[in-house]
Amino acid sequence: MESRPQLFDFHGVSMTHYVTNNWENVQNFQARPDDILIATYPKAGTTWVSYILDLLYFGRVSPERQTSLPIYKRVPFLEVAFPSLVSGTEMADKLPTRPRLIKTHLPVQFVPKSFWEQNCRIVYLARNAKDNMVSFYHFDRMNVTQPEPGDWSSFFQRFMEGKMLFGSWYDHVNGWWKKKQTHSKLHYMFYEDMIEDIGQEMDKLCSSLGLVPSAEEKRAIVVEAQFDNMKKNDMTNYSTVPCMDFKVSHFMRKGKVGDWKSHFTVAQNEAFDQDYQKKMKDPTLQFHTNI
Ligand code: PPS
Repeated sequence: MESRPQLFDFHGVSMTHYVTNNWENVQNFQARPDDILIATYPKAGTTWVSYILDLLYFGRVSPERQTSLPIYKRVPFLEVAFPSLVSGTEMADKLPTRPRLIKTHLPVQFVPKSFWEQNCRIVYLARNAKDNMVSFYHFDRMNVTQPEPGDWSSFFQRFMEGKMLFGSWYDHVNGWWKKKQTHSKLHYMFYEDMIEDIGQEMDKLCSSLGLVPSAEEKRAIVVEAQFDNMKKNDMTNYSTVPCMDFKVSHFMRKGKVGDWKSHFTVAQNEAFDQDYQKKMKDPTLQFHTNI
């Protein structure tokens, strides 16, 4: 069992050794032109979009994957390296699928250069800061490979200061948003849009990837990827991971927009909104905190 790591400054971004241990191999990772990189700030809905992509690409051709391989083995987490386990880069190197679906939480400036050189497709999923923060808090409470969360009010402060694993939410979503202007194969999605109209978001995703699933296939994927179904499914709910204590909180916890309202005090919400306005200056990047 791994133990709680400390955060430290790594080229200007807060990181833990579990994601910097294997840095050279991460930076030298050899992407292939048909790889698909799934990039997110932690807790933005990575598993949801990963599962949808896995079903779109492989749901029909290899249905046995669905019952035998947990999602974190189908979609390796590139930068992670726990001392006792196979590293993310090794898992990705060994993936037999075409395309390879690869997960990262890296801020855009840390993405291995081969993904840009190979002009890979990238799916970025962003989630509004308030719900993202709440989800992150509960994740840090239940996962011993994450830094100690502290109490809610100190976590809240740290989030605004960007002292979270993988750094500032504000920098992450903005950095990737800017990258969209120069990397045309970057599809930027929002968690809230998926909650509001999953069919429409899947259509946009498929059209950006050049996929043409049948209406029946799409309907089946929408059902399989519903929160309640993913929560029940041991291949998607992370129940097979020993570092997570489901007695503290579930990985598939609430799956909602607006849960922040049951965590933020009125004063916290005011302070957050003021600070948010100062940090989020780009009028083209807008999030919904209610739907
Ligand atoms: S991780 O650890 O960074 O990979 O976590 P990630 O998968 O990005 O985020 C987990 C949150 O996504 C929610 N989730 C979903 N919401 C709605 N529908 C579906 N199908 C779904 N699947 C995962 C999950 O519940 C976590 O959010 P919270 O708010 O904690 O419930």
